[in-house]
Amino acid sequence: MTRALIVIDVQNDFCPGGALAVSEGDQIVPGINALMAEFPAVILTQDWHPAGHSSFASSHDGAAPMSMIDMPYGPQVLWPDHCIQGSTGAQFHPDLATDRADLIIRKGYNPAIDSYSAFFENDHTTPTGLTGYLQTRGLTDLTLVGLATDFCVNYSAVDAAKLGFKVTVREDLCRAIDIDGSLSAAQTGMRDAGVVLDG
Ligand code: VGL
Ligand code: ZN
Repeated sequence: MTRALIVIDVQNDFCPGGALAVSEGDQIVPGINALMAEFPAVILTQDWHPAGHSSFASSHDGAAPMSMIDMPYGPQVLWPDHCIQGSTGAQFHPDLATDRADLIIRKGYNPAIDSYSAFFENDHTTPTGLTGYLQTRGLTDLTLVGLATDFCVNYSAVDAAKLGFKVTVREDLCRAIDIDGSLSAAQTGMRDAGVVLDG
């Protein structure tokens, strides 16, 4: 009972019609629901930003969505407003089988720091608490699916591998944003970190 499925950010804003829509983001939902049956533990992550979050282009005068900015913790993409706490866009896709989840971990709630990874905020230092949860439950083999391949799935997978977890990403159950080669860079980074890319 050491295997866990971690479902990253399958939320309305990352699906077609959402504020930061990932192409075909909704198409992975049936496959993720089916995969849950094969895992003794299922964990969901939920991108969960306060209004006016520092990762939003709208919080920076004159900044265009998808442009880059230097934050105290490093370079940061400026996103359209998305996954605002309590909004419909922040809710899980209505067809996602959320009842199967043992844990829902929220991230991105710190107004000053974005959090792509399920393990650490983008300063790579501030923990979300997920490491301790997994370790205390003895969950050592992680399979990641969800949105988006090149951002939150990528950062979560690389952090998990660095922390010593055995990590597989089911690419067929992920979809990417893919700006400026971010998908191929993410695939290289994940492989280099020891993540198995499957599907
Ligand atoms: C994500 C950009 C901003 C993701 C979250 O879930 O990949 N991407 N916030
Ligand atoms: Zn976000």
